[in-house]
Amino acid sequence: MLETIKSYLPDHTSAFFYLVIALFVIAILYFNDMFSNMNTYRGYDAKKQIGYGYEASNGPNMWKHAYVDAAGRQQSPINLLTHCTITVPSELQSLKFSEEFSENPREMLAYNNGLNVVLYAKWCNNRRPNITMNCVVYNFLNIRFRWGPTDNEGSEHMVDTTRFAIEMQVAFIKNNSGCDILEAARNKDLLMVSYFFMATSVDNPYLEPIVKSLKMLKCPLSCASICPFPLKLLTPIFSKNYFSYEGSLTFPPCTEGVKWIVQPEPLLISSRQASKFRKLIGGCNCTRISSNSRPVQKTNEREIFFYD
Ligand SMILES: *[C@@H]1O[C@H](CO)[C@@H](O)[C@H](O)[C@H]1NC(C)=O
Ligand SMILES: *[C@@H]1O[C@H](CO)[C@@H](O)[C@H](O)[C@H]1NC(C)=O
Ligand SMILES: CC(=O)N[C@H]1CO[C@H](CO)[C@@H](O)[C@@H]1O
Repeated sequence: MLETIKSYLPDHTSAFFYLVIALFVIAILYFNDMFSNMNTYRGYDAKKQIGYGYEASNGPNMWKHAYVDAAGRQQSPINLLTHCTITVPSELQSLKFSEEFSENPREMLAYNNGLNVVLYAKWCNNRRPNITMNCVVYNFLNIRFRWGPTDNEGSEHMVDTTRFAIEMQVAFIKNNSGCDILEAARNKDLLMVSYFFMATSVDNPYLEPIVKSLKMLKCPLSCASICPFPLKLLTPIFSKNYFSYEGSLTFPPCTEGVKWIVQPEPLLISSRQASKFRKLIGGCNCTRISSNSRPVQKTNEREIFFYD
């Protein structure tokens, strides 16, 4: 066979042969490099994901050195100052929570990702709660809890310079955006709906299933199933009296283009319940997660709306 081919080739066959081999090797090296670049890109992201934290050495003040977006002009969270907002009649932005908010999920799962607690849920027949905002549908993704060292410094957003014990951030993504919050943020398909919990002396019974599960979530990367309950018990449904603005992820890579809706009317949590969140262990040194909230960022030239 080879002989037959050779017979068709001119005299400098072997040179030609080596040239083909060389091109082949170059091509392999080139594509290999391209793939490994892609992997490094992913790995880089993933490593940074694990690499950031809330300590002095890897905390919010350091993020801008590793993530360009963190130095942007449309960052979250912000201090929502009532006297600086544009008040708009709520009819001008339709906000509709779907009926799945009232339905019991099939399963609910809480996860300690080493930095905060994330709550996941699954409904029957692949149904998911959704929010329709001005005819755009956003599907429920997950819920993150943010807290701080004391009951007065947990929330990321502030309302008129007040911080609350805990901020609960519910992530919604446009249907076509998969189920990755970073990807959704990159595609500008992410809607975050935030609720505050103000510390009191009385337990909030709706939070109890989550607070109970925290005992099993002490160690980083542990998860616990939660007895399912309708989401609206945790995330009350509303269509007016809320802030709305354009911001970013509040954690690296701090991607901008995230729509934020912040419900300023705080829900209640007891100090006892709030303290259980601070007992969780995480971070790269396996210490207590005493804070996982980013300080407020400059509002800059952004317009903050209040839908009345
Ligand atoms: C949103 O929820 C409504 C009501 O449950 C449902 O009819 C609709 O199909 C959902 N939309 C999407 C895009 O999932
Ligand atoms: C983890 O511990 C090491 C050694 O004590 C320290 O140098 C490092 O800064 C700590 N990292 C964080 C994020 O606190
Ligand atoms: C309205 C719409 O596009 N719904 C789709 C959302 O995504 C799920 C899963 O990918 C599809 O099954 C729905 O048809």
